[in-house]
Amino acid sequence: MPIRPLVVLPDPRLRLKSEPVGAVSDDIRTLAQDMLDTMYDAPGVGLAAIQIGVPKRVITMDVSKSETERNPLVLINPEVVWASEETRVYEEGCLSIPEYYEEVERPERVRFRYTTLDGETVEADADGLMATCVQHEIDHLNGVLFIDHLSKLKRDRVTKRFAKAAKREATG
Ligand code: K1U
Ligand code: ZN
Repeated sequence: MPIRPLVVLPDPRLRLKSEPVGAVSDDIRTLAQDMLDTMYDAPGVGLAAIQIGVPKRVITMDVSKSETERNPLVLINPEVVWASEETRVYEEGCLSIPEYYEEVERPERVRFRYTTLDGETVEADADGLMATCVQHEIDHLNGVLFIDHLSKLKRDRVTKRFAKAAKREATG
């Protein structure tokens, strides 16, 4: 299955609100497989479809610690239905903002609802890295990046750095 190129800051597609998926079709199954392959290749623990340029509400995740035992998850039309008041701080990264890591505070536990590749709607609870990751990926579906949770100073600094790098690349 093809590894798809990653969309990187400051690409404006990262700010799009992705469209809900209707019926789970073969196209969606192919998209999900390409996303898993791209995520494992990166490597990453999550990926939203817009990060490979597809504005659909699909995310993939695998937060298992072992590289030999994979636990791939595909979430279609995911939404957080409950979030704890308690928060936790975790140092996040983003495949669309390479080599930049910062601490982000988010709800510690969440319950989320999603459709599976079999077309079933299910709910699940998450804590730890899984809770952080599902919130990070759902943010992507709404055009929100983890740098939006940082101070304006930090956000502006990293945005400028990536804009400069893109300009250098375009002009040679
Ligand atoms: O959505 C993305 O950009 C993927 C991102 C997800 C994420 C990471 C950390 C906290 C919340 C969400 C990544 O996977 S960045 C890479 C990464 O964290 C990682 C890569 C290899 C092994 C372990 C972690
Ligand atoms: Zn990300």
